[in-house]
Amino acid sequence: MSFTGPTIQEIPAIREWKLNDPDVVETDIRVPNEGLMILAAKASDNGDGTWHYEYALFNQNSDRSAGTFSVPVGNAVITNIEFKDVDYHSGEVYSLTDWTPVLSNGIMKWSTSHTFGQNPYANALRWGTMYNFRFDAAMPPSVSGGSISVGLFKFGTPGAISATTVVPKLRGDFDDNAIIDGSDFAIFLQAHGHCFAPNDPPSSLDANADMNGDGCVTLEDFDLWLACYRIFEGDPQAQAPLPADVGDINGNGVIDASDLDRFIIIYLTSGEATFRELFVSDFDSDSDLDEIDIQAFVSRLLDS
Ligand SMILES: [Ca+2]
Ligand SMILES: [Ca+2]
Ligand SMILES: [Ca+2]
Ligand SMILES: [Ca+2]
Repeated sequence: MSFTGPTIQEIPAIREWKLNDPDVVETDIRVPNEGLMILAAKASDNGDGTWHYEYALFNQNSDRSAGTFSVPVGNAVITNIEFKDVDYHSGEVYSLTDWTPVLSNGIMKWSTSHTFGQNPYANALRWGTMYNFRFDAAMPPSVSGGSISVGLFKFGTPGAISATTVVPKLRGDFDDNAIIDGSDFAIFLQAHGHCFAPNDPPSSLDANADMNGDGCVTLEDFDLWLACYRIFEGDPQAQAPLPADVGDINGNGVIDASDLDRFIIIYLTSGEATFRELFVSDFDSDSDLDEIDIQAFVSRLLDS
């Protein structure tokens, strides 16, 4: 720092990253009634099917400090996990122990070695300090972003603060809205039974439905998608959800008499239904077509 030049407005160095790189997402994280932290984040394509996720967290003036940093990564394959702090100068009372990374239940979480209760001198992210967190994920970034969490070191309420920033897209979340539900299942079913030419999927179908990347969307991909859904739901036994386009048997975006014709054929000769048709006809998701489904279909038809 120069003491002889003109006085300039002090800008935290972390803001320079965003100023120099428009792809950086910068988020102010306000600790209620207390201080400010600034998060800057970026995902960059490694060009080998993985993306590098880089997070810089700067504590401008929060005395409560940060003790944990958590990023949702779903079941993306995570490699090259790193943490970078500043090493305090000799004579400092604070611990130098690096934060420990743990990947569990779809959350990549770094934590300082001790809580404030265990050791007030633990290596928390204190005022005027920036720490970096990074990993590579075999998953591109979510278009809409996602919610990271900063856990606060010193006692108080709230204990953690969430902020929206760059995170990997959730595997199986085809419409990229950070939830896995019947809308994604509808997208999967539309693609089921199709094969894609390399790098040239038909525009109407989502090639991501080919979960195992073998070029065709098959039962194997369904099992992989269902596994993603179950992780998201936190229920290892969860049944596939009702597809969002239930009743649109021919999948043309409207429910009309032509769907009714097909529904009747499926009902009378269930053996010839396609994989998708079984799900979009079964309104109560009980793997059986009966009067309940007929009634539900008719009322959906009348509503549309
Ligand atoms: Ca979704
Ligand atoms: Ca496949
Ligand atoms: Ca239709
Ligand atoms: Ca049924």
